[in-house]
Amino acid sequence: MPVLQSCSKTDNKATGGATGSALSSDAASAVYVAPGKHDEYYSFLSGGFSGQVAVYGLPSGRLLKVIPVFSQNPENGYGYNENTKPMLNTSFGFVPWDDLHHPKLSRANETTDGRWLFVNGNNTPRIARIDLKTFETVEIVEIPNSAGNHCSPYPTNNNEYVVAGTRFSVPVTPEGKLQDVSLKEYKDKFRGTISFLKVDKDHGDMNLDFQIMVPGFDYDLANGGKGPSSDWIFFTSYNTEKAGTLKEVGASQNDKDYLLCVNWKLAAKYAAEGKAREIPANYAHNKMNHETNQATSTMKKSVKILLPEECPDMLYLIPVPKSPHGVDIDPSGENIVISGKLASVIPVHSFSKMQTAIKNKDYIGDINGIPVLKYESVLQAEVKEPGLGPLHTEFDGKGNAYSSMFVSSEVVKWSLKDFKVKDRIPVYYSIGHLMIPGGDTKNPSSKYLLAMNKITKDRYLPTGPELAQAGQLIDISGEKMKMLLDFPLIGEPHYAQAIAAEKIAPNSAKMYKLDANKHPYATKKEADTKVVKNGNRVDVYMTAIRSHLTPDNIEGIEVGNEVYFHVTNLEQDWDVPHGFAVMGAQNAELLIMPGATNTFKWVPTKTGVFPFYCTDFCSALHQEMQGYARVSPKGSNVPIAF
Ligand code: K7E
Repeated sequence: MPVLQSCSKTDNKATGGATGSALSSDAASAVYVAPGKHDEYYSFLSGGFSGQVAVYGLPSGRLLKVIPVFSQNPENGYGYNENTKPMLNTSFGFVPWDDLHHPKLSRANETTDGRWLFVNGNNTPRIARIDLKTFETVEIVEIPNSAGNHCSPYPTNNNEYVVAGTRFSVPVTPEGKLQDVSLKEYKDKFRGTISFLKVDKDHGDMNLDFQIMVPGFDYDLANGGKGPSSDWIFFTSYNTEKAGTLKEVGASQNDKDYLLCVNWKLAAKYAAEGKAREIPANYAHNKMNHETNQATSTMKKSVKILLPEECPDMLYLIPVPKSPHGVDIDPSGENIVISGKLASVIPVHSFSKMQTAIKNKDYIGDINGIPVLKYESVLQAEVKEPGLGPLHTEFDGKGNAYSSMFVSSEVVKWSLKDFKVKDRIPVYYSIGHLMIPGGDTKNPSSKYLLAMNKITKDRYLPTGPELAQAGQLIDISGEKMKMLLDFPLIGEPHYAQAIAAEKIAPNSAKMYKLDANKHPYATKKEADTKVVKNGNRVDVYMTAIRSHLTPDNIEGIEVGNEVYFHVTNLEQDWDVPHGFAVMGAQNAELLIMPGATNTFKWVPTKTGVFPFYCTDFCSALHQEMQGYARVSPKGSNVPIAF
């Protein structure tokens, strides 16, 4: 690999001045994917406050797709059309926005398998699953007894569970959630929860199996163990003093917060043995059915919850420097890395020392009956002078860790052998998460690292007060990191995942089979198209094929009717969707995949003749794919004609 020059140390400041790595043309060739060629990796970037997931090819940084999850998407009608609206249903009603932070790929044998992508909605607590055959959101489960679903979602190593933790503690008691509670009662009544969604091995369907009630801290981030620590998942927490001080240690611990260590295997065993109590809880479980292309939303009424005092050995606390952020476990499963935003060192805890401390009951006290281990007795090492503001850490397959430094705007490489810093590279600017393909698994790649930066400033042509956030691809294959590429991102990416293209590409769906289309209003041939009026409701059974919509002239609709256009795309060819839109309709368009049926609801508010047309340029006669709907006054009884 040719040597690149990295930028000088003096550039290592988030000043907004014109800076940059000095790059040779080697960087260009390292990321160049020739026309017609494919990228080596799929990467899935969280969209943050856009509520979406963006799919980029790496190393090129080419945007391949935007997948709407928690947001309505005018581009394909997700959340606007009748098929997908139920996906955004919650116990609060229809909530078509969220703050999506963390994508995690499904796993098999401690490695990503490319089947599904799990993501969290922070604001109205939800976990979603994207099917990587179709790149569509197929399931959303609301998380009850939660608020600010930030430390989520974490699939266990063989996809047994997807685990979600609450950021804000909530007033939940062993009897259920309280509604109207004085905030003065925080200490007594507020608790955190950790939720375990069981994942169906074959189909990926998630079911909220049980929750664990945990002390009323604020839980920030988590990650699961690997190898020897596979049965465990670790959560960072802050504001821990709100929940009460340590019984025996008291105020001396106030410079520390806690890492909550959860033995999820044991918790699952307790739950299976019936130790969990069932409490009332209201939450939505929404699923997309691929055969009918229709989502359904079911409201659930209760959840099972485990109380720590009834479940010994399930939870332990480890003190960590105040206000920790990320917790990341190295590929060996032994080193637990805590990134404390304000800490001057990066503490690394040892899983084996933790096991010894538990065996020897080497505790310094307890919180709500949960034993607190001694910081020193579980500490493996402290990484000294890592930089300022460590947030997150990922790993390569060669014994190195890479930490993002928000304040000093750099990626710092350090060794898991001697815990010493080996290299650092400035990033532009204020990095949040970083990601190495497989960097959170047992088998990381050691080629690329993606930095996701919060502030862009002078890196791109100015676009007013707001600039797209900046992704930077870094070559980590050699001893020294090398900057390769800047590219703009969507929304505010927090975390990302990436996987070798061959784990996904061969399984990607090319169309829906028209034969298998079980949509109740599917029209499989043009001869079957019709318009049916029943009271105030009009159902239009429409087909779309290059280059016409059938029927294309419709009469008999009246102002205030509920008109449903069920449009079936008769094409059986890859990448030939058709679109559908009506003048003045309150929705976005439909974008109908080959072989599928989508439904568009229109309630005309005035009389007139309303054109409709296909919105997705599909053939030389695309402009001819159009028609008219006549809307007559209410009660005029113009007969249905088409
Ligand atoms: Cu650090 Cu939400 Cu993962 Cu943002 S969190 S950076």
